[in-house]
Amino acid sequence: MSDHSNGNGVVILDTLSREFRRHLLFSLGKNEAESDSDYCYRAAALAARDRITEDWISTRERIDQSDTRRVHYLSLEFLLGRSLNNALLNLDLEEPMRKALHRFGVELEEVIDQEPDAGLGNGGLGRLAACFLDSCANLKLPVSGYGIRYEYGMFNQTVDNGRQIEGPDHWLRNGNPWEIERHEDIRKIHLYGRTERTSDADGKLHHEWVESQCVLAVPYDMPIPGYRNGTVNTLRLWKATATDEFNLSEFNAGSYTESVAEKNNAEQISMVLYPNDASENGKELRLKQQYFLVSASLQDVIADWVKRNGEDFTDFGKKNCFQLNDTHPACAVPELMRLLMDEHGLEWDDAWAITTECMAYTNHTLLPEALERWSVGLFGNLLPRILEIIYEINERFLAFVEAKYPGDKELLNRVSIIEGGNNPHIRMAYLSIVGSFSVNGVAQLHTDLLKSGLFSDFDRIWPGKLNNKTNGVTQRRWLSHCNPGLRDLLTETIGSSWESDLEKIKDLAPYSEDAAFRKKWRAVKQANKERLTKYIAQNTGVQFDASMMFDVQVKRIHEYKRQLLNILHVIHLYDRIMRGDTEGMVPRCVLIGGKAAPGYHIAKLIIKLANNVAARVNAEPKAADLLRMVFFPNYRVSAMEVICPGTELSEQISTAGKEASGTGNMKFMMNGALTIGTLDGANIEIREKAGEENFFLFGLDAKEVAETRKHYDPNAIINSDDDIRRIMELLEGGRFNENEPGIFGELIGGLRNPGDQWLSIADLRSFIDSQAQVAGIYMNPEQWDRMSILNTANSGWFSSDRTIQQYADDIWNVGAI
Ligand code: HBZ
Repeated sequence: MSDHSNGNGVVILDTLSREFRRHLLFSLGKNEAESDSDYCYRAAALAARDRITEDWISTRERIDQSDTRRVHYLSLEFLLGRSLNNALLNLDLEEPMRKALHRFGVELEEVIDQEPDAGLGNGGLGRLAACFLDSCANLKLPVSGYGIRYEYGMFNQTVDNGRQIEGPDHWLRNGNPWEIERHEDIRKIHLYGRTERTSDADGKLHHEWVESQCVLAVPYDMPIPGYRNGTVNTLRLWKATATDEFNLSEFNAGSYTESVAEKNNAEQISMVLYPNDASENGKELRLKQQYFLVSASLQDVIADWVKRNGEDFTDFGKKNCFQLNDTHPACAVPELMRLLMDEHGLEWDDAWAITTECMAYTNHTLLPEALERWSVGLFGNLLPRILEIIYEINERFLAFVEAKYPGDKELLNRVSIIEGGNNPHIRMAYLSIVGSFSVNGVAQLHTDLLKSGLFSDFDRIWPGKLNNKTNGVTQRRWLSHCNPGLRDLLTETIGSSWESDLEKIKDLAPYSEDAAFRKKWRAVKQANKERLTKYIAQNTGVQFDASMMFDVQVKRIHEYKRQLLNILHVIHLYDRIMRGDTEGMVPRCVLIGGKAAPGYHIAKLIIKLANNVAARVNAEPKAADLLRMVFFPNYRVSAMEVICPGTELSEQISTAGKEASGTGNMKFMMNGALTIGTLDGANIEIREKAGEENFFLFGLDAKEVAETRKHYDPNAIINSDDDIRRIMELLEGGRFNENEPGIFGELIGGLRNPGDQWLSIADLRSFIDSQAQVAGIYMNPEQWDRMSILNTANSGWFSSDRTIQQYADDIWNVGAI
């Protein structure tokens, strides 16, 4: 029983009320009458933060006093979303805070809604980092996160005439009550300049990075509270500022103002998150961000090491582990070498043994165009010493491969970290593999494909280094917090242990056969659909109908994720309605949401098509009772918290072999949605766990995709299938762009192109048929609810607690402290 449901509750309530008022007055300088919801939010956040602080300090002390290995999760992205809701849940303070605020005539929900999302990430990779931090704290593991404190997070998306418009996301404008600046831990970062070699009296060679420009990295710490367990871990985010030398030394007294203005230059580094989630753009500022994060974080860990151990680095590799979230922090490999050799006097072999004992790398993509490569010219200009070290790592690695497989020149070319030619590039994935003791994929299929494809040479060179860690999501945010109705029903039915051990949710399975329970289950889903309906109306003006099926696809917009396939299916339903062929059709509301990278023309065109089809469908009186559609703008963490509880059908329809894992698929499953999906990423494991009969499978598998590409003839399919032919006729006839002729030409051309990578037409028939099965089952609510309950009951595997326990056991070798 929680504290505040007994006598203690009054004490907590009184304390919270007092602290809330005190923060309004003394931290924020406002009395109750003057305070708007934003002030109330900030006072509530400070009051909640106070309740975390002692555990935060004691967690730090526990780690300091123990001899445990420490894990540092390095990531350019942490997509945290909101913190107040999460803190209240984890501290078990939701109800007391609600009551405390009531005393001031304020609603908790309104206050929570004031908090801007911390949108410091693009999508799955960034949100995974946030779920991982939550699970590490839940499992009491000695893990801290290191990232960048972007002044501007992921852009705000609005829609104008159906097109995406990007706006700035100045999430820090009103301050951030969750962070604490730690100026005592400021680090200095070198950029540009050149290397100077000197040898000392013993003939030992020294390398010095000279004539560099320096910036300062200022750390801001955010608390990561565990779930009611006294643990509070730390996420340290770095902000870039100018050094005084940087401002003034190179300028004479006469250009004082210009020198101060130079400060801007340094601060650019942490100014904005790059909004590209798949293709690399090769911009120098992005490389600066990567190196800035890596150098500041490694210096931080080393400074702390030296404080405790002096200059003895013998055990550094045993006692530290750096988990690289994709290749974005891959410079950690050569930077650790540099710090150990140039700053701490170690020899190459010792430094290399340490580095490869503590680096581990996670890969998140199979798309060749998403693999990071840096031009040697650009890289060497910005990071001259780091480039030298990379060259030496490569030389030694190639010598090792040559010794192991003598004479295989092809192999040497294939695995070289430097891709030769007249514009040589550094392959960051290969650098990461060579420098790490562990390389993991994020779902079983993904790892299998890495082993047999992209990384097959490395799997042969180092058998066992490649391993799988299927992704997961935290059930605290993605069930307890976002779906209180379901949380209460679960807890009333099977107890609350699932909140910290999701495998326990299995106990729900037998209730799928209990008609009375199914009724309650349905009522919860219905309430969530109504909440979502309101949210959609507020944000778009489109009215959904909560008696219809809610069919949802939310994720970044990308051709491989095939939002276009989903839209083609909507066009098919529209066509049936217009022809009066509505037998067996289930009334449905289709929601699509997601952001397109600002430079990704085709993705932006897909958004425009989604909006235009939605406008056409919603304006058609004949369709009113059968079909509605909306493009939901500015999809983000806090939007998903309303969307996923109200979803009934989860669209996971990527071209097989392209989606590394997916994590939205897991959130929907936990919340009782049924999935329609391809055999891609973690969908395969979702289907295995849910049971084949509780998953709507369609489309080609990864092997068939590869086979089909060899002789793909979309036009033949279009000509031979009446439904598909009519869909194309509507599109090509301009039904969805009557006032803007020709605008969808590229999308249409892509669908008809035999070279189309994404094979939408190849999978369309199978998708339409599978959607018809969905409709058939939806018409039998008892059956649907049975399947829905079994999805939730079998979602235990997809808790990030499970994922993190595997990282801890198999890679990090750490336990609870
Ligand atoms: O990582 C995603 C994968 O597409 C998805 O399948 C997987 O579930 C998820 C977590 O493992 N990848 C990304 O989200 N990638 C990015 O956001 C990204 C960001 C910056 C880049 C490249 C990719 O430069």
